[in-house]
Amino acid sequence: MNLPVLRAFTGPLTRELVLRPNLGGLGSGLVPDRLNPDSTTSLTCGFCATGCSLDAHLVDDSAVNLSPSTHYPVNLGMACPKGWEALTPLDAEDRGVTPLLMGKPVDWSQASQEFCSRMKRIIAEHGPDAVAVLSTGQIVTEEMALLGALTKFGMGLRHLDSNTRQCMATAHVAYKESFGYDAPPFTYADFEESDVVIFIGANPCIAHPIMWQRVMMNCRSPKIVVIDPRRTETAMAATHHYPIQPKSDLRLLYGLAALLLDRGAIDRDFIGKHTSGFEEFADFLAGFTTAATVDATGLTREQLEELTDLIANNGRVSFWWTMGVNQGHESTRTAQAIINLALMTGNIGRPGTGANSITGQCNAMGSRLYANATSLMGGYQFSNPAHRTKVADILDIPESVIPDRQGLAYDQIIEGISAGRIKALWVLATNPAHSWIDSGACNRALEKLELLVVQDMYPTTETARRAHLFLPAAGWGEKDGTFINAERRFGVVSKVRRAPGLALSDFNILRLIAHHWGCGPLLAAWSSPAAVFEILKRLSKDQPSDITGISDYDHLRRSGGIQWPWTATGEGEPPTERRLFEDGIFHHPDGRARFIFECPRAMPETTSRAYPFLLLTGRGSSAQWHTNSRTGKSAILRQLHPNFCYIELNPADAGALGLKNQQRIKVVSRRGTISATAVLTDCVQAGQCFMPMHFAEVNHLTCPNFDAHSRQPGYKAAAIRLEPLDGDGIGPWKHQ
Ligand SMILES: Nc1nc2c(c(=O)[nH]1)N[C@H]1C(S)=C(S)[C@@H](COP(=O)(O)OP(=O)(O)OC[C@H]3O[C@@H](n4cnc5c(=O)[nH]c(N)nc54)[C@H](O)[C@@H]3O)O[C@H]1N2
Ligand SMILES: Nc1nc2c(c(=O)[nH]1)N[C@H]1C(S)=C(S)[C@@H](COP(=O)(O)OP(=O)(O)OC[C@H]3O[C@@H](n4cnc5c(=O)[nH]c(N)nc54)[C@H](O)[C@@H]3O)O[C@H]1N2
Ligand code: SF4
Ligand SMILES: [Mo]
Repeated sequence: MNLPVLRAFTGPLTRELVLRPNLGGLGSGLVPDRLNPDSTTSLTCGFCATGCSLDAHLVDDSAVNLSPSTHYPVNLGMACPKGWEALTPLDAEDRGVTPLLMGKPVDWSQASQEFCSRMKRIIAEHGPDAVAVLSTGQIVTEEMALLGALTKFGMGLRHLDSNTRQCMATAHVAYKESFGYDAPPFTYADFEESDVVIFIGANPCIAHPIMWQRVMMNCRSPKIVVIDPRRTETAMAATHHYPIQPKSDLRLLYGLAALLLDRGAIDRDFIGKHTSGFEEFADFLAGFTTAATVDATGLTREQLEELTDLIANNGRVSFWWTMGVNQGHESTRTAQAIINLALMTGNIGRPGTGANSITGQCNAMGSRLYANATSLMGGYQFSNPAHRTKVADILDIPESVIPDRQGLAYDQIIEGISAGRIKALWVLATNPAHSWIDSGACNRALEKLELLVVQDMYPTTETARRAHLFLPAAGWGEKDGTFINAERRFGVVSKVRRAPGLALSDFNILRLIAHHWGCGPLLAAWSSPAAVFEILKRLSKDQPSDITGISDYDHLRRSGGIQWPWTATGEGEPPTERRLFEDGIFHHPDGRARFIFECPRAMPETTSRAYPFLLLTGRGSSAQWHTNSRTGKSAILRQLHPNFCYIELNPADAGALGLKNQQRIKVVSRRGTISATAVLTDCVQAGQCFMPMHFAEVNHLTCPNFDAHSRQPGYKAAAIRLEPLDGDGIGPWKHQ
C-alpha cells in the first residue's frame, strides 16, 4: 500500500463516510423501511464521548440495523463508521457466552461463589489492600456507581481505578483546581459559534468525527488552528497549523500568555471580577520571553506573533484540548495553562468560547462523577468528613463504610502487583495488557497475580486470555442506563438486543456478586438501572452537577438528552444547548477561577545517539477503537485501515537510514523491541515517528512517566531507534 492510499484510509475519507456511508460499497447498505422494522428505539453510541444518538430498528424486539438519529441535537443525522457498525461487534463469534474458570465453562452460581471465596481468602490472609479493581469509562453510569458502591462500601476495598486515568485524569484535576469543580464548561454549539477554534493536541477528524462536523457547520468563517507536532487530518483541514515540538506546549502557552499581556490584549474587567492569582501569574510570565518560546517550541517568532494575533483580535475564541495535552509529564499544568489563556482573555461563559477538554470514551464523564474512584461518588471528596456524612445519609449506609482517602492510582496498582503487595485484580471493560503504558512490565506484573478476574464481552482480549476467572458481559445495546457525553449531556442507552448465551449485563453481574458476598442488604436499593438513576439524582442535589430536574429515562429520550445541571427548580424543558459560567461565578468558595502555574520541567526521556527518534502515539483512523476488541470484529471497519502494525516516519530520516516505504523494520526502545511496517510520510517531522495505539505492540515501547498531579500516563513521548529487520521477523510480533 502506498502513502496516498494509506492517507485515504485514515483521513479525508472520514467526511465522505460520515455523509455517504455506502461509499465504495463499504457502508452497511442501510434501508430501514425495506426491513419493515416493528419499531425504532434510540440510544447513545457506545464508542466516543461525542455521544451521538443512533436509531435502532427492531424486529421482534431485536435490533436488525441502525441509523443516526436525525433529531438529536448532538449529531443531527450523522454518524461515523463506528456508529454505523455498532451492532456488528455484538454478533462476533468470539463473544463470551459462559463464565470460564481456568478456561473451563462454569455456571454463574459457581463463578460468583469462586469469585467471593477466592477474594475473601486473599483478604483474610493479606488484608483488603491486597485486592484492586480496574474499571472503565465505557459502561453505563448506573453500573459504574454500583461497582463503586459494591467494592468500596460493600466489600471494603480501597483500590479502585479505571482507564479514565489513562485518558481524563488530567482534565479532572485541572478543572477541579482551576474552577473548584470538574466542570467542562462548553456545549457543542460553541464549535459553531466561535470565530477562532483552537485545537491543542487533538485530532477530531479521526477521534471525534461528528464534533468535527459541528465545526464544519460554523457559518462565521472561523479560523481553525491546530497545535500538533504532526500534520494530522485535522491540521490539513485547518486554516492554521503550528507543528510544535512534542511536549513543549506548556512553554508555548506561557509564551503566548506573555505576548498577550505585553500587548495589553487581556480582559482586565473579567480578570478583576471573576479570577484570583492573576498578578502572581503576570509576574511569573516575565521569564517566558519570545526568544525562549521560539527555542523551546520550534515555532518561529512570526508564527508566535500570528497565533497571538489570532487570539487577540478575533472575537470569540474557543480552546479545545485532548490527549496531546492530557497525556504528558506536566499535563495538569498544561491544561491549566490553556484555562489561564481563556480566563485572561475573558473567553469563557459566552457563546463560541471556553477552555474545553474533549472527553474520550462514551462515559468517561460518568466515571469522573460517579465511579467512586478518585472522587467520592457525586463529585464529593473522600477526605472531607462533611461529604462522607452527606453521602452516607443520602445512601442510608453507615458512614464508617466510606473510606477517608482515595485508593491507589492505576500505575501504583500495577506497581503494587509487581511488588507482590496486590494479589488479586478485577478488571472490567478495559484491556490493560494492551493499553497500559510499558505493557511489557504490565504483563509481567499480571503474571504474578494469584487471582485475575476479567469481566469483558470477549474472552479473547490480551487481558482476558490471562484471566483465572472470566465473566462474560453483555455489551452496549444489550442493557439499559445512561452515558454522560463531553458536553455534560446525559443520554440514554437501551437494550435493543439480547446478550448471547449466559452473558449478563455488568449491572446483573455486580448484583450477583453483591448477593454472594453478603452485601445484598446494604445495596438493596440498587435494584435496577432506573432505581440507581434515582440514587444518582439524590446524590447530585445542590452539587454543580445537580440533575434533580431530570424525571427519568423517558424525559431524557423526549428532550434529546439533558446537560447537567438541570435542577428540580428549572422551569419548563431544558434548552437544547447550555454552557457553564455565563454569570462568571466559578465553584471555589470565593466564586473565582484560579490562575494556576508552575515552572516547566524537562521531558522524562529525551532522544540520544542510541535512541535518536521520538515516538508519538495516538488514534490511527476513525474506524479503529482502542485495542480493537470491538471494532476489529467488523469486516467493514477492517477495510478502512491498515490491518498490520505500522510506524510513520519522515522520508528524510528513512533516506538517511536507507529504509524504504513498506519495509518491515525493527523498532527499539529502552522497554522493548517490536517489528512494524515503515510508512514514509512528511506528516511527521524529521526526528519523530508515529504509531497508532490500536496494535498491541506499541505499548511495549512507551515510556512509563506520569503527571505529578493527575498520575495520567504520558503515552506520547518515548525515545526509539529504527533498524532494518534481518531474517523474517522477530518473536511473537511477526505479522502477515
Ligand atoms: N476512532 C477513534 N476515536 C476515538 C478513540 C479511538 O480509539 N478511535 N478513542 C477515544 C478516546 S478514549 C480518546 S481519549 C480520544 C483521543 O482523541 P485525541 O486526543 O484527539 O487523539 P490522539 O490521537 O490520542 O491524540 C491527539 C493528537 O495529539 C498529538 N500530540 C502528541 N504529542 C503532542 C504534544 O506534545 N503536543 C501537542 N500539542 N500534541 C501532541 C498527536 O500527534 C495526535 O494527533 O479519542 C476518542 N475517539
Ligand atoms: N500508546 C498509547 N496507549 C494508549 C493511548 C494512547 O494514546 N497511546 N490512549 C489511552 C486511552 S486515552 C485510553 S481511554 C485507553 C483505552 O484502553 P482500553 O480501555 O484498554 O481499551 P478498549 O479496547 O476500549 O477496552 C475496553 C474493553 O471493554 C470491553 N467492553 C466493551 N463494552 C463492555 C461492557 O459493556 N462491559 C464489559 N464488561 N466489557 C466491555 C471490550 O471488549 C474491551 O476489551 O488506552 C490508553 N492507551
Ligand atoms: S462520533 Fe463517536 S459517538 Fe458519534 S457515531 Fe462516531 S463513535 Fe459514535
Ligand atoms: Mo481515552
